[in-house]
Amino acid sequence: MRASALLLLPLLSACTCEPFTDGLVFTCHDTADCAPGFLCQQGVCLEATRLDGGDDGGAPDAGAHEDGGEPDGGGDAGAWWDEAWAHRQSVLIFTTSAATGPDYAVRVEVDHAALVDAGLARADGHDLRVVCGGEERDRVVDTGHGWNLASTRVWFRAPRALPANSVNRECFLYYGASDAPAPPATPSQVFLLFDGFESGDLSGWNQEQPGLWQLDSSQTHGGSAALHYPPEAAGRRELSALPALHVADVLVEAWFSFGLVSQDMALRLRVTPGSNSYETSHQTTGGWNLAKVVDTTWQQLLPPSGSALVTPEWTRVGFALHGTRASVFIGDEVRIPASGGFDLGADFDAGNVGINKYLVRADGGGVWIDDLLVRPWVDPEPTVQLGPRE
Ligand SMILES: [Ca+2]
Repeated sequence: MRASALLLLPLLSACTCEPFTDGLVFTCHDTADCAPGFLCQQGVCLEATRLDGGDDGGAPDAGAHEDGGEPDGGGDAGAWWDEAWAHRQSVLIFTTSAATGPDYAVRVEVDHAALVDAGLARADGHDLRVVCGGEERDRVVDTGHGWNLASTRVWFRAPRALPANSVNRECFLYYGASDAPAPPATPSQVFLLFDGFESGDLSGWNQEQPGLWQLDSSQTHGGSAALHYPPEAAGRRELSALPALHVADVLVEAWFSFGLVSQDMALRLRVTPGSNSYETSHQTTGGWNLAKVVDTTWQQLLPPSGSALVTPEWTRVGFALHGTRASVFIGDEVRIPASGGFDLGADFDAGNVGINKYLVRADGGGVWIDDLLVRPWVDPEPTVQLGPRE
């Protein structure tokens, strides 16, 4: 039986037919294939009330719903972008919370290994491109998920602000061009800030309190250098981005390698002069906490949880704020608090992004930090689904 077409898992119970699923996507030929309230758009059934945010790709959409979205910037997004590319899939971006601003970094996950195995895409990812509204966008592979994996994660900047409870249909993932030249892949064109600490100096950072911050090649997560802090007794040693960001709802993440489990380091958000910030600190062996610093007075708001970093493995840690609510992410699995955001209060509504060293114990050689990035963040984050391959 052809797909009854529902898209999101919570709605599966409403499906009366055997659905054809590709991940969570229900494919269709026309709207007659879709459940009531859903329209066939770009080969996928989409909930009519969510359709917003631009061009529908020019694909057939029987019973079309006028999406009423903003102008799409011209051009027919559904036209094939470049004949040298053999395949494409639509990239559907679903929101719950609004992702305002034109710079939201969107993550699409693709079984790149399967495409490579089938001879449909290059193993090095050179031919994998993101095109929105007919224009190619910079895309970068996730710092923890490389090419040719079953879960290759690719980031790109959304083509526009994403309204709440909407689905944006302007973007496509293209692949299948064996002679593809090097792609546009500048991290700063995707994220608000990215530093792999490969520049040879720390000119991108303001040392608010003199410290022992240095670049070092003895341990790296990516490239040939990382940020290093050698052993030093207790004392705040703050770095903040230079030029300063002034951002509110963002996530800062970095990869950490600790020579010892019991190091005390922090990621900081809404940093303002005078050592004011919210932060999450790795508290000796207890995991990561939530805290604030107001007029140099540090106050812990949520005790450390999760687990201490395993040494000397590289672990990604993220610190995110949306409104007053904060979350910490350890690796791909752990969120603190597990139930969702923790209310930090309204001391600071925006500010810069930074790092703090508090205590780096002797032995173990210190702490290494690499592949740091900052990106807009709302809770819950938009989700992304790929449409069927064309
Ligand atoms: Ca690096």
